[in-house]
Amino acid sequence: MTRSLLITGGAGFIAGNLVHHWAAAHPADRLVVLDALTYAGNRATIAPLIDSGRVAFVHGSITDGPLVTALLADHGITHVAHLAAESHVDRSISGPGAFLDTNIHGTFVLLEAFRTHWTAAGSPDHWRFLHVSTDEVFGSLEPHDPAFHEGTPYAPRSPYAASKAASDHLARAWQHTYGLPVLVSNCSNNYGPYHFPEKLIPLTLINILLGRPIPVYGDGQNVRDWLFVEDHCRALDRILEAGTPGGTYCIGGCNEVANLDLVHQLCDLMDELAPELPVRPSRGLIRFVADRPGHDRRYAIDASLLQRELGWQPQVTVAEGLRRTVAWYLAHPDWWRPLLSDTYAAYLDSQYAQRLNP
Ligand code: NAD
Ligand code: TDX
Repeated sequence: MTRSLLITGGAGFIAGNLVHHWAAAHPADRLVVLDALTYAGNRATIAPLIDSGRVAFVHGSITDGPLVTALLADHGITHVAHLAAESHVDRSISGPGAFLDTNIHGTFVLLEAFRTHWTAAGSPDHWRFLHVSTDEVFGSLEPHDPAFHEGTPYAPRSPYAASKAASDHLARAWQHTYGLPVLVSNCSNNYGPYHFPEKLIPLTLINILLGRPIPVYGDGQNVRDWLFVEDHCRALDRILEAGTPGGTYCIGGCNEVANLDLVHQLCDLMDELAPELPVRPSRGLIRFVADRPGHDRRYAIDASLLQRELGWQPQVTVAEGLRRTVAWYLAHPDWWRPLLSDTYAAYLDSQYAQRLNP
């Protein structure tokens, strides 16, 4: 059956990769992207697909009820992959308002509009709404704690995590109360192409290319479970195709790495693969800076349910994924250079200055 899939936030990192994945994997499906093009949205990420007519692009906010309602009807949407969000933890600490607005209110607007649209169509069984969320809703793990799983109680600790937790609860409530065919996924840290250079991996790579300091928060021993973004996209595809409505799926890479080890790996890869660097060896750029307030110590995901029920497992090891990511940033300065505006440079400088002189 042909789907008409709306991907929210499709000019962002993960959803942009999902748009590319879906266009290649499901050529018969209609694809529509709704994106507000905030600082984190970049039309260039999916421009070839928009310009060729493969993707219909709507510029607007998920908080705009009339716009969302009209879009669902005009494009005959049957499936939604909801990824639009404010996504950066540091920004949620300095300015939480936008996180509550987009992540909580925006998700509510989208759920309500989709419910009305689905009801008007006679509540078809095969329609789906996939709400994409994060492992940060579960809080922080101690070194020997077992990994997060679908039954782990929620304990969000940053404004970002709290806003995502609230949106997860809304999504599940709309399924439970109205029978809307909603699925929720909670994923660990992603990395790969088209990642906005405020997040640790692309920030490190670009700072190395520019000869700028690499800020490592605290003691650098915080642990994240890294997943190559294409593996995440394959998981979202399986969940939309074969997941049980009302179900929750944890997605993770089984790749726990401490931040300092990760930065060392990135430095070494850049030393090996970049033809010219302002500072070599790159490890010389590492600076320990003040910690993130409330910094979660460790995340790890047990993705065995997804493996058992839907046959998904990650295909890309962290060694291979990091090498591919470094190669991608080296080959695509046309994508990341335009992002280094004065405003962005000022933001990075202020973050760095605050942390050096807290
Ligand atoms: P991102 O910041 O790279 O992209 C977010 C996109 O959403 C941007 O294109 C932005 O323009 C758009 N957007 C923001 N506010 C909007 C609004 N009001 N209306 C419409 N569009 C809006 O984010 P990302 O890192 O790709 O994350 C995507 C989703 O996946 C988020 O829901 C995030 O919580 C979740 N997630 C991310 C990770 C990760 O490691 N990055 C891990 C797990 C889950
Ligand atoms: O300059 C930095 N130095 C540093 O040490 C930055 C930006 C980060 N860090 C640390 C903080 C974290 O322990 O690196 C780790 C990764 O930081 P981020 O890239 O900001 O990611 P994180 O806070 O873990 O959140 C990410 O993964 C889960 C995404 O941004 C979220 O959207 C997702 O839900």
